[in-house]
Amino acid sequence: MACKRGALIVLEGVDKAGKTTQCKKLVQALQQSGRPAEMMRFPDRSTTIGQLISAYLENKSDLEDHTVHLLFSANRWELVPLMKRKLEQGISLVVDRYAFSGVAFTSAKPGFCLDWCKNPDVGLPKPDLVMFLNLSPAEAALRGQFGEERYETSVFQRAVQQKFEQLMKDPSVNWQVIDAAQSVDDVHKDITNHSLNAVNKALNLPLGELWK
Ligand code: NYM
Repeated sequence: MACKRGALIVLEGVDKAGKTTQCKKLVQALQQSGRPAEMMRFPDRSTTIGQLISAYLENKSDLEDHTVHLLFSANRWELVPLMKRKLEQGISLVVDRYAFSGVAFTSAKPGFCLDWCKNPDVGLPKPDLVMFLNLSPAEAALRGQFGEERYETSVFQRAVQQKFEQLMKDPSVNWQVIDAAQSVDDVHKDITNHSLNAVNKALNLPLGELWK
């Protein structure tokens, strides 16, 4: 009998929402409950494409807006064979940002519509669960200054938040909104509950295709 597959779990949200901390804590919690789990993040800056993206984000290079959008998408596609292998081996993947960040960040730029931005990511492995760590711009500002990377301004982040809100209206994706203003432990409890549910359900379901 084929081994039961792992779940694809994505954390999304604007900067400072606590995604990376929560991804790490979730992987530990899943492992401690006896469920194999690993973390991934996008962009994955370790690949050749990822290095182009990283230089762009660090303002060390300039790339045309459509071009960098397609590079972010290519960076996901290049990891799809690895993701599928892990999921088939029964390993759940906890992913720090995915196609939703891709669409929200590019479509927040002038002249981009949601549909154009979604197209290159159509057909990616579909997450079993996408948790949106929701934090108001005012709360985010209390967590300190933004860093030096491209996109890290409160005006742009507000535009990104609105794009995420549009994406969350899509009922074909299993969105859960998490109140990221709670304590780290309370956020972790919410996230773990939703994730255990998703892991149990995914065991008996085929992996879907995003936005198809
Ligand atoms: N970003 C991330 C995009 O613009 N498009 C994408 O497809 C993805 C995955 O890159 N500001 C943006 C969001 C973030 C930045 O930051 C990556 P970090 O700190 O590595 O998550």
